[in-house]
Amino acid sequence: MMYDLNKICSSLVIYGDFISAEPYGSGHINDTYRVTVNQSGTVVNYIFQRINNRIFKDVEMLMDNIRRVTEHLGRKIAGKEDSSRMALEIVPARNGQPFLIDDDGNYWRAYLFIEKAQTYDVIKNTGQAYETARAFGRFQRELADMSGARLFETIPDFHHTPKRLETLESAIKSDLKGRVKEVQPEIDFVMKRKADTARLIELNAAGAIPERITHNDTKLNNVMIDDVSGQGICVIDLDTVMPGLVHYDFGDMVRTSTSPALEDEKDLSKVFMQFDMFEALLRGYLEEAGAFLNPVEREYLPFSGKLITLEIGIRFLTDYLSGDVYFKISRPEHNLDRCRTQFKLVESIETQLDRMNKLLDELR
Ligand code: ADP
Ligand code: GN1
Ligand code: MG
Repeated sequence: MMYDLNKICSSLVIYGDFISAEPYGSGHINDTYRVTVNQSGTVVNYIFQRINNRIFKDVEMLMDNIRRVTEHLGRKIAGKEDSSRMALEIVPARNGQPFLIDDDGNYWRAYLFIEKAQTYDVIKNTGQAYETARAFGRFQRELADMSGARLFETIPDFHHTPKRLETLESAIKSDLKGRVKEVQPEIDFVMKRKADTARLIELNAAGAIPERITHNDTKLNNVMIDDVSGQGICVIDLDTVMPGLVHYDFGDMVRTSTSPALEDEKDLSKVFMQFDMFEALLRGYLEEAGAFLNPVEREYLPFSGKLITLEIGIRFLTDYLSGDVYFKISRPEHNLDRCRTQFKLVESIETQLDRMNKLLDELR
């Protein structure tokens, strides 16, 4: 083990004896561990995370966001049955802080471990899509009345698609790794769709769609699905909860919960949008969030699936051209494979967009 998790454990408000720790989950940014502790004879698990402070420049402000968000959600569910499995709960350090810095300057946080629930990297059935959308829709609704200052932007312009495109254009110009020659079809794919990238940003600037508190990373594997009920019980991975447009959340659900293939699938024939999954997402999301959306926000939900999938594809391509400095990779062309699945999915969404919009009209 690279880190002394036993020592970190003893600096947190965790009672009992450290037993073991193992790497956990499949996130691309932080390092996650499941840590097991013996508490007076009962084995108890925790989640420990080393926060990527190369990407998140101000961990103190990030953790202040998460503390505010989890406390707000916690107040809403206080007293309900199973409330400690319905919102993340930070385990503080013994000095009272919601995180700690180890001797090597690594930032750590811990959460109660949500037992008897799983995350999924690939959608299994429409029930999961419906439950995922309900969980993220409810999350937005519950945060709508959070008081206090505007949440800190943990990564500025995180979903500013035109700026993501500009970053790709500079990566193409620099061509640091000499990879541009391999990816001309992918570059052409993006450039053909340049006009789409500014649409939501422009609608927001024009006052047609409002800023709200959004999650901004609504991957399927950022919601815990209960083993018994199949319900989406808890939204996790709160690093990017900050001001945003509802489309960032709905779009990323379409990106991650409609295709039957993994994000890094090499066989592109397996990557496409399953309409029934989209339908389940839309129904679930509208059930929880429909009441607060304005008509323009609602109208752009189907389009957001295409835009956010294109945007994340642009980010994977940029990282490939820049030498894989952002997303964790486990093979040389990993980011390029990920980019290709995104673009294949964009094409599939494009061919179904009319039908998606029609469904939205029918649900009125
Ligand atoms: P990343 O930012 O790297 O994606 P996440 O916060 O999403 O990290 O955590 C990675 C994985 O760890 C999740 O997909 C989930 O399976 C698991 N996980 C995270 N938090 C908890 C928790 N509180 N209880 C149980 N499992 C968790
Ligand atoms: C990253 O941390 P994780 O794996 O949930 C990324 C998201 C991307 C996603 C692509 C902070 O999410 O924006 O959409 O990978 N998170 C950050 O799978 O950049
Ligand atoms: Mg995650």
